[in-house]
Amino acid sequence: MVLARLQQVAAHLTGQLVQHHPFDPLTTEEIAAAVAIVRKEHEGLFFNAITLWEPRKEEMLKWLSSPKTSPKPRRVADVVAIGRGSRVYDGLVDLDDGRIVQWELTEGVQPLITMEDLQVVESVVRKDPKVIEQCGILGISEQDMHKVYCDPWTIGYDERFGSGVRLQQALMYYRPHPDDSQYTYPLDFCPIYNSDTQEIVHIDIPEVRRQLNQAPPINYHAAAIEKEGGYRTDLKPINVTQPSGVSFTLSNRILHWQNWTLHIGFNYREGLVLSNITFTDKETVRPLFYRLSLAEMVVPYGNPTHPHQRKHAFDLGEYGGGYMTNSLTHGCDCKGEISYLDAAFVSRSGEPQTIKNAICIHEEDAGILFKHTDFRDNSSTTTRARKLLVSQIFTAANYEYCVYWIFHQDGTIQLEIKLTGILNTYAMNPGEDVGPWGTEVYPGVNAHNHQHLFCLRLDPNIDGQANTVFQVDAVAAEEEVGSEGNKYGNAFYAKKTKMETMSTGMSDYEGATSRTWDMCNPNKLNPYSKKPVSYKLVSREVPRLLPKEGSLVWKRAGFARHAVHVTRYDDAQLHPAGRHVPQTSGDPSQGLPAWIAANPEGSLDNTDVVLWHTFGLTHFPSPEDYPVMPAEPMTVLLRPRNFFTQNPCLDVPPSHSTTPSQMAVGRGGTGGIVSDLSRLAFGGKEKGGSDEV
Ligand SMILES: *[C@@H]1O[C@H](CO)[C@@H](O)[C@H](O)[C@H]1NC(C)=O
Ligand SMILES: *[C@@H]1O[C@H](CO)[C@@H](O)[C@H](O)[C@H]1NC(C)=O
Ligand SMILES: *[C@@H]1O[C@H](CO)[C@@H](O)[C@H](O)[C@H]1NC(C)=O
Ligand SMILES: *[C@@H]1O[C@H](CO)[C@@H](O)[C@H](O)[C@H]1NC(C)=O
Ligand SMILES: [Cu+2]
Repeated sequence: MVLARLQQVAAHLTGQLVQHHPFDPLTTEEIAAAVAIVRKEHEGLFFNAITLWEPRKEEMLKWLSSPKTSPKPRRVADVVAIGRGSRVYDGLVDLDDGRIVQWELTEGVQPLITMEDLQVVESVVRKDPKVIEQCGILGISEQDMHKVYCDPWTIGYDERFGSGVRLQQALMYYRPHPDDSQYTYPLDFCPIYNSDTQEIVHIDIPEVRRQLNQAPPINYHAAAIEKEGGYRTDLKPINVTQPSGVSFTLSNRILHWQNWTLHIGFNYREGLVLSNITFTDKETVRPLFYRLSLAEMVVPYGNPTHPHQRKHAFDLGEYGGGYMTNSLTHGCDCKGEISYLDAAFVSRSGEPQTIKNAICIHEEDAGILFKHTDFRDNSSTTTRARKLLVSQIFTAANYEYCVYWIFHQDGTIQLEIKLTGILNTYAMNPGEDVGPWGTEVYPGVNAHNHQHLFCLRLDPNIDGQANTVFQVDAVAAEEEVGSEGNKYGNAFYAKKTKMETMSTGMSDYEGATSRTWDMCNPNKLNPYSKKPVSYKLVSREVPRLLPKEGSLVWKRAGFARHAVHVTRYDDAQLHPAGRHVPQTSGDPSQGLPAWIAANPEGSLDNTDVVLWHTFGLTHFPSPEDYPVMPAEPMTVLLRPRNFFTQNPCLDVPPSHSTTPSQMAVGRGGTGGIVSDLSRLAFGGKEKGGSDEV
């Protein structure tokens, strides 16, 4: 009894001692508290989002530099709620004081569509008499309406309906059998759904009708593969073992691995948010990035026929990369020892909800870190690399986006995104010419051309807040061949163009000049190169936004007009297509274009700046993408340049290392270093290693 009582007291005390890092996402308790505080003053609301209102940077930096004398940033919840008649409220709730500090009715906007909003549509569609009538025209009887499915999308923007009413468009499909992929059986009409009244308000019916596909199903589940002859049998297992555990530590949400330290956040919108990324260089903790996140994306489709222009999903701003994230409980395709973190959100009715194992953290072998063989005597050093991955996977209706933030021992940060899942498809008649706008990927299945454009928000903190961004191009010397300065015509150099002001601080990609962008601290030079310490943005998959200047997508997705935009830091500027994205007309453009227009002369020189990078790929579908796409990877690198005084990972134990003098005394076979780590890497079969030097 006494013991139990003591345990209770202890639990109570630790409960009180839980100290949130100011960057930690809101907990389920904090979400519940925010709901209760709002409910005390406002009735009849549904919740769209409750998330951490991140500490203002100035206040945060003050507290960090002197935690004893500066106040700790308060815990504040950023609330979006919807009242009757699609009325949208934006509010801030101070959780430390338990009170609402800001509450506004925001007119003419629609907050994002949640999973709950999406899931209602299918049942409404199946019961709607006009939809049933359309299905009848395509030969689907009323008894078969349970075989009709829809992927509800935000409507994008449709000038006939504007922004006042909360709408979705239902992309229609049919499943002959519950296990068949509906993307093989698209229906040619598109109902429009009013979220407020929960009814179908209009149906877009094409002039040329397309019949229901008659092709046999094509699927990728086990039963389907069995039918086609079964799985291949020639694969032997590859096991990953980490017999002594992992090399990272996670204390609450602060991750330490090798020389890296960072805070792992998460929100409904951007998904993963990495903050305060530092690299410990010898004894010095050097700041690199204040905050990194994928901030927005747009997927414009290229078929000009109405209503396909409406297909240009902003997956983060319109649905939320956090809300759509997978629970990785049942495997995230990561092998080895995995750590997970959960994610907490609010439901429509105000209940806190948790997605278990939303974030996966693990290490992987990464091949060669560096290697060299002396051709004279074959003495050599080979060092294996490993990497640390912080990842999440989200499902946006038909597509999956696998997001991997990868940390390397050489100081590189890599963002890898893999695209997989299923193509968005449209109906076609047998023998129909789909024109240049799509591909028949399977009989009767037309997959339209589209782009996947991601906007990365980089808040650099390269040895301090005062940074400058340069565009760097590899160019030939200006002097003519035969001139004094370039007699042989072979000269070339890295041409640097400073991003000077908000209105000029943007640039496009140029593969022919190997264009990159340097985020520099101009106040600190590398002692050897005498160049400013910097991190270089290296990104080579940077297509141009294909919707034309002045088009709907161009207006709504202002961030995608250029590969790089640089802005002055502003706490309020997190969402490059605006805070509330659904049903924005782009007149005027929200987000980046508006911020730039508001401060065109704002200097970007040697100050706190943010770099917005839009990259991605243009997808011309093909039969290999069907019925499910093999993952296509894309990579962005942030590389230290003139940041260290030498290769920063020379002290990583090598797999093998011999010197010429060891070779000379005939000890090449058994001499040198072979690390224990590498014996493991080689499955314990590496021969001849002794630890003599
Ligand atoms: C490798 O992994 C498989 C599947 O997890 C397991 O059944 C097997 O025992 C493992 N083999 C070794 C050698 O650890
Ligand atoms: C950033 O990380 C360093 C250690 O790497 C720590 O000393 C500092 O307090 C952290 N700052 C923030 C903003 O969390
Ligand atoms: C990285 O951290 C290790 C300790 O894990 C330290 O020995 C090494 O000096 C650090 N590297 C650099 C470049 O500072
Ligand atoms: C180096 O290796 C090559 C290829 O194995 C071999 O032909 C050569 O004789 C070696 N040289 C020396 C000096 O051991
Ligand atoms: Cu695609």
